[in-house]
Amino acid sequence: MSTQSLLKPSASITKSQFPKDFIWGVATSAFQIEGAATLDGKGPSIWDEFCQLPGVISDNSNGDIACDHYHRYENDLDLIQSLHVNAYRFSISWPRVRPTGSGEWNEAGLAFYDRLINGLIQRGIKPYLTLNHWDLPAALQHQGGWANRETVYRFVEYAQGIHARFGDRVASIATHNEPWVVATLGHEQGIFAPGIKDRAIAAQTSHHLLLSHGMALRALRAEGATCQLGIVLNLAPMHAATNSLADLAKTQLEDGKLLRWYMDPLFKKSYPNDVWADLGVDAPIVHDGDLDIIATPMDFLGINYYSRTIVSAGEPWDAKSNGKAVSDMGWEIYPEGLTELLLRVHNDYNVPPLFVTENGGAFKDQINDDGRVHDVERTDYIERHIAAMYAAMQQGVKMGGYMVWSFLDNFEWASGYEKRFGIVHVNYETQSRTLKDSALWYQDFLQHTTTDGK
Ligand code: GCO
Repeated sequence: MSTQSLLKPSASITKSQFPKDFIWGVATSAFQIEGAATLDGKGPSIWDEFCQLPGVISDNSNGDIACDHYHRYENDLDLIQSLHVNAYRFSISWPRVRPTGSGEWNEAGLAFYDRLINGLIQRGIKPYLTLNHWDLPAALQHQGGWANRETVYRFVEYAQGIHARFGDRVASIATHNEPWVVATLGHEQGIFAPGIKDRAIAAQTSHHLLLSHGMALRALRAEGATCQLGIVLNLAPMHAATNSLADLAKTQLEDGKLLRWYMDPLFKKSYPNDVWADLGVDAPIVHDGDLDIIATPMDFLGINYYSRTIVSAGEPWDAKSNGKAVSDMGWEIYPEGLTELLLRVHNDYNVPPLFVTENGGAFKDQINDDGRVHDVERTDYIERHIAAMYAAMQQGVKMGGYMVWSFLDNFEWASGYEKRFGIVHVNYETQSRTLKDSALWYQDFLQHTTTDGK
């Protein structure tokens, strides 16, 4: 079979349909790829500590080496450039640059990000920086972590330090990645670091994450920030499994917990009443003025989209056993949910330009005898989601860009290295990288704007 026929699911969407200045990127995060966990003065993060607990990571792995990106970044930057993207979304490891989260900064850690950012700029790729992709300095956790209001002030200092050093070289700074995940998976369900199972702590955590976002934005604006400032949320449409009153009521509440709990304070200066009431005594302590700070205007809103959620008041609804196409995470493949979600956010809130800051899928990849990875499902996933985003744009949604999750296979949190999200395959024994067919498709999509060569 020819390369083209393997790569091409269906000729539908082309880059030329998008605005000329549209941002096309790939995304990663520090803990998932860097490795060098104790090198050059880096302090431990909550994920370094969490990985040491028995049974929490399905393959008992950790981030000590990961993709060894800390040493291989030059080669990785060349690969990113070869994709013809114009942006790269990455995160800074807070404990690499300020090992205990307060006190001394670590010059060797900062110098790594100098090399990374300069390397991107030299290759004509815009740096999209995220401050907090979950790897809080462990020392701050030992003082109460995100549930302690003091951590908010440490985060603002961190944001200011990073902005002072890199602000004039990056295109964008996002404060947090997916505060819902930090609060709910990390502090209520306890399946992610720091492994706490306490709903009140989770609620307080979510409030402090939002507050630190708003305070950091105000501090950076006061310093004359010229890069685009915003936050990244994981959002999904919620659909009821049946029309029963119980399913419909639960769907409404789950939508509140995932979407409105974050979007309402960011854009409407309030927490949603139904979720607040559901929390009862577990509702967070909110000081006078906090909600004004949280609603500080942003330049962009990042949305990470993977799937919809189907909500049942009974047994959890399982996509696969209900006959739906799923990824290797068991998540339903549902591109139309992206159109629905973007329209909903656009219609319900007064939002700045939206970015899809993550979108992609884990699939069971194999290197074939021909040395390639024929990830037809991932290619199809990405193309259909780009088309779904385009459908929202045609209905009036202002989009600034799209980024594939992920550039590389990497440490997938509690799933360790068992789930592969990359469009570039990583052999963890040799650290060799192989562009999967999905990467070749993306490269082709970005390089050739139309099939007739225009
Ligand atoms: C996310 C994370 C990624 C995950 C991805 C797949 O923001 O959830 O940014 O770190 O790897 O979402 O689960």
